Amino acid sequence: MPYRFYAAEISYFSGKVRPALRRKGIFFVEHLPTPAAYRDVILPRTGLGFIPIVVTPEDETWQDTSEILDALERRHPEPALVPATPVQRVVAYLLELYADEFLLLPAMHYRWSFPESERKARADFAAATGDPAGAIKFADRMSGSIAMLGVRPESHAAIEMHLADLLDALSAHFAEHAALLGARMSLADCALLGPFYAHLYLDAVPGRLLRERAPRVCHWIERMNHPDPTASGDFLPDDALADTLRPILELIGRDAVPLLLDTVRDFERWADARPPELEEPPRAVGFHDTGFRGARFQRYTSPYTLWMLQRTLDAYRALPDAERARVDASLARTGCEALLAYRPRHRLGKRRFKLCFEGSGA
Ligand SMILES: N[C@@H](CCC(=O)N[C@@H](CS)C(=O)NCC(=O)O)C(=O)O
Repeated sequence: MPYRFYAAEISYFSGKVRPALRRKGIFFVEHLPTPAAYRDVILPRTGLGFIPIVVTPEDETWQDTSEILDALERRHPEPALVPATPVQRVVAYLLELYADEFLLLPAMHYRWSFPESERKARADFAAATGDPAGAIKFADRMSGSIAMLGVRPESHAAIEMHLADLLDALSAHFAEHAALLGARMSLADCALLGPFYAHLYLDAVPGRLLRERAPRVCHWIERMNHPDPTASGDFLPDDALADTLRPILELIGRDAVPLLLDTVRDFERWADARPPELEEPPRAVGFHDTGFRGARFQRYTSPYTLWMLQRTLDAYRALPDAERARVDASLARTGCEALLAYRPRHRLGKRRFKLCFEGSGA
């Protein structure tokens, strides 16, 4: 029996899981997110309207790409996507956090702020669901949500500068390495492929930008999305990070880390004062001020950012002191060390696919 993967080509988070399924050589069938799929499978199984989901051959349901990738890694350990060594492992989770939580800004900006991109995305939604009326509603909701995410006229220039710098840094990296952590696909490549494949490569306006400014990034997208099943490359030896990865980590440290910490701090302030009987935080708990590259703007405060940060912190804190010191040395002065130094006061878990409080973070 195959795994069933409910997903869409132009869906950010579907783009994160598909390369892992392919790289691991897993027998799966992809199902489109039609109204019937939502009604009969996705909603009854998860209580949520999110894709992707995975239904296993044993009829289990997996939702949330981070948990899906963890589960795939446990069941199909080879080839491993999460490095076993401390520096590469923590960096893989850090890049996942950045891809899932920060790259949403350029991905949503380039899809919804440009009429040409928006027209194509709307047509793509209708084609992927077979439901033109539902696609219009979904597209209206997505395009209407970008301001909450922080994609506003005040932030457009900063977002575009960030993506241009990222494309240049990735181009330099992929001139020397096939993947982010060496010659082998990792969790980090999968996570970046969400925004890079499903949005920036497939959407009209950023697709042109990528092909003109960053052809090597396009080649990496193709390589990761259609992995060579006989590929034998490995992560860099001795738990090393490529010299060309450092400018990427510095870019993350400079722009993304302060924004993500602003979100988490605001959520923790809200959580400090929440009613004690409240077990599940809502999807958003108000707005906070943040910014980067001189832009200041408001964004909604998503509890989910803390849950994602916990993944990186858990990987980091599980290390023995000597290995943690090696991570510290590798990330020193990138700006990313501020993230690793953060100590949450609250801890979130999952219950029936929903976030819930799990006590203190310490
Ligand atoms: N954290 C979730 C996010 C999933 C997600 O946001 N999926 C999008 C499509 S890429 C979706 O279904 N959105 C529907 C909505 O926001 O209502 C994951 O990693 O799976």
